[in-house]
Amino acid sequence: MPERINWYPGHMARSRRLLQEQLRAVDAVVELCDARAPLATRNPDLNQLTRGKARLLVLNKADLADDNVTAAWLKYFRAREVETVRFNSNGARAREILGRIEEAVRPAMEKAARRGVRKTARLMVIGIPNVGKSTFINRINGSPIAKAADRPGVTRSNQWVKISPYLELLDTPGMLPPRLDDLDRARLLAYLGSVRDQILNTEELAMGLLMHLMQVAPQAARARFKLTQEQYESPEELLEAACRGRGWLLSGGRVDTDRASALILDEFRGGKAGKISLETPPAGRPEHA
Ligand SMILES: Nc1nc2c(ncn2[C@@H]2O[C@H](COP(=O)(O)OP(=O)(O)O)[C@@H](O)[C@H]2O)c(=O)[nH]1
Ligand SMILES: [Mg+2]
Repeated sequence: MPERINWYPGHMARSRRLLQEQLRAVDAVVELCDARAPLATRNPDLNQLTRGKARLLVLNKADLADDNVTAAWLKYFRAREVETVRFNSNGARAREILGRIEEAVRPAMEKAARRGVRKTARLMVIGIPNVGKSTFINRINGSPIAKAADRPGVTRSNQWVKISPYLELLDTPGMLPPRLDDLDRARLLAYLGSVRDQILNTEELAMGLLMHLMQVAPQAARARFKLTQEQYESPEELLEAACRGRGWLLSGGRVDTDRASALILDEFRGGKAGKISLETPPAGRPEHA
């Protein structure tokens, strides 16, 4: 798998410049990551790019993550003085998060107010692809606005949407490509579907995911993929067991690993295997982060 991952520093530099320009227009940023793998789905460059701006980190897709692990992540980020909140952009109500956004921007707004400037905070939603930015923007706006901006080739001037008396939203999400320089990180992103499948071998990916699930959520993995053995010697054996367990077989009883691999990835990504987190917070005290 390592040699198959494409890594384009040039692409990253262009995205950075674009994002830098967009950021100039806003006072605050809402950064989205995937609650199932918050570190892998954050671009570390964002920290530096958003320095000095009011910020809220949203652990999005929390409906797909293990609630206990998400609670541990909230603690982890809050211990590092990052305002953090969990959210489900597909299901939760906007007002569950609007209050948190207003709280996060208030200190910056008050500071500005003391200088006699600007009473409305302008914010932008940022994050790597697929963490749910468009869904989030539409959710907090209450009606679809972000879709048009997603259409390739459509250039739009900055559009501001008033979402509360003190808050305006730039309806174009800011995007940085995910960092794929670290293989473990790249793998997690691939399991989540955040990088295109074509650059990775589906079967290897499914085997890797099964191995990973046996580490982080063995009960759920066993139940979903009908795995009965206590242990499996190899990724191949694990995939084969899932094929037999789920009846993914070809004529003559041969295992259909192609079909199995696609389905295993689909089912995990769709949350069918349960609420599973792929990353847990690293141990250690905040000052050693
Ligand atoms: N279950 C769940 N799915 C979500 C959530 N937010 C977004 N999605 C789904 O994730 C996929 C990517 O969302 P999208 O908004 O296009 O991501 P973007 O690339 O960051 O703009 C879509 O299929 C959404 O329906 C969430 O909070 N929970
Ligand atoms: Mg989008």
